[in-house]
Amino acid sequence: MRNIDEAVSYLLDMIREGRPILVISHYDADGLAAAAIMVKVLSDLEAPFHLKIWHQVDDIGLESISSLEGYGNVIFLDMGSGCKSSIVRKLKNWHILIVDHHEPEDVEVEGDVVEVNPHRHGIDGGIEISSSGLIYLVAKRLDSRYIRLSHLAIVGALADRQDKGDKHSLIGLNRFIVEEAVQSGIVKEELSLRLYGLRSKPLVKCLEQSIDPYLPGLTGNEIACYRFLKRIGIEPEVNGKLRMFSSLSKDEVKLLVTSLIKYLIDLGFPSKVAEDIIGYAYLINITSSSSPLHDAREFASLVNACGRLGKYGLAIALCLGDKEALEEAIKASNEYRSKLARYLNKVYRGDIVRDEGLFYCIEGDKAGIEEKIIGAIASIVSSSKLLPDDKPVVALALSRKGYLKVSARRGSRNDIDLNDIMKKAAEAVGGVGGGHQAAAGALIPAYAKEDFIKQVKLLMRGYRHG
Ligand SMILES: [Mn+2]
Repeated sequence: MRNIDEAVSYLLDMIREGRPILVISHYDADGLAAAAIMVKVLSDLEAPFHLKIWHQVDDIGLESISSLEGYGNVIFLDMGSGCKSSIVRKLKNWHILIVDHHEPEDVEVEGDVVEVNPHRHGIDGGIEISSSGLIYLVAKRLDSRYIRLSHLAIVGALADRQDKGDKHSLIGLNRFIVEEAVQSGIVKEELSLRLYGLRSKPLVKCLEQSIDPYLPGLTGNEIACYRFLKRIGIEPEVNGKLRMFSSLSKDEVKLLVTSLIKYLIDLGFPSKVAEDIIGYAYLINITSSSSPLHDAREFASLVNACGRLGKYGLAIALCLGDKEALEEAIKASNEYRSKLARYLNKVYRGDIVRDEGLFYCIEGDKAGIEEKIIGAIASIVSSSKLLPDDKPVVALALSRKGYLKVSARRGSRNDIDLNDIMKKAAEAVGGVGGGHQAAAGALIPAYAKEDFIKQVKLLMRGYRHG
């Protein structure tokens, strides 16, 4: 909290100083939700600002802003902690605020900089708090009325898959934010079926668009979903209109839940995985109960789709409640989800999967999977047990000409450090790599693909033998 107070007074100093503030945030949904909170606060305070959305902080970007005239205040959101020293070095004479939940650089940095980072206080930024959550705490400290933005903190946490508590609940500092939001009536926490769009779309569509959990044979196949409902004795439509989940009777809901669990168990999923279709939903009371923005996970998914498609302005507008943004965001999201479903079906059928013994290699490059989507594929494959056995997943995608993008997730193999493996394997073949222990990536020359896979295998073997 002292760290938050420090950020608040630093921010107020920036505003008082008068020069416009440059806000730089990450293009993923947490970064965009964080940016929306910041934009709201700065507009309310009538502080001049300019927002930029970046993929990463690098020297080229830093140089481009250091040469800007008239600026001198910068706020980094959802990035910056990992390269604080180069930020301070490149932006001499700037006032710098960093609000980030990624692993910070392990060095002491002197300069005109304030950093809010949970890792520096023994809080795990990976699962306990998002950047949206951090900037929300700053905003609320500034003015307690910003509790009305608490849903955006929850959207950011869910977007970053921080729902790692029992039955997909939020934990740590996120829990604290949820409890306050619930108390003030902004959010409701409810155990329910974890299907996408449960309250906003016809039931058939919810099954068809379910990506996490992945429902083999149903995901991405509308006709199969329709038949599934008929078969278990639930009428998918009435008077030519597809039914919503909310129209089901209590008995029908029970029937749907048990049938889905049985369906997954019959396909060979362990019962624990099958029961995973039940989990906590975070419902936002300030939106209508049939709006796609009512369920915070669906909200997060819409913001994510906008970000993946480069529609940053749309994402911010959506977060700030712009009605017109919603329709366009839904279109973007549908496009994104059907693409994901198509690729996941290829993985499930084994079309593009190579069992390398110690890990699965997903050859997305063979199916033309683009680099922007490969991280999501790797995450879903590893979290939804789409492949048998729980092995790390190393997924490949096409990148710019002559290069492959690699996205790796370790699943439940807690003993493996993927940051280390991706870094070493990529460097061995003339590429670059790194990230977190549990999730990392690389960029390698396409011709070195087989060599890279061999390097990863060697390095993983090292872990197996201690
Ligand atoms: Mn984040």
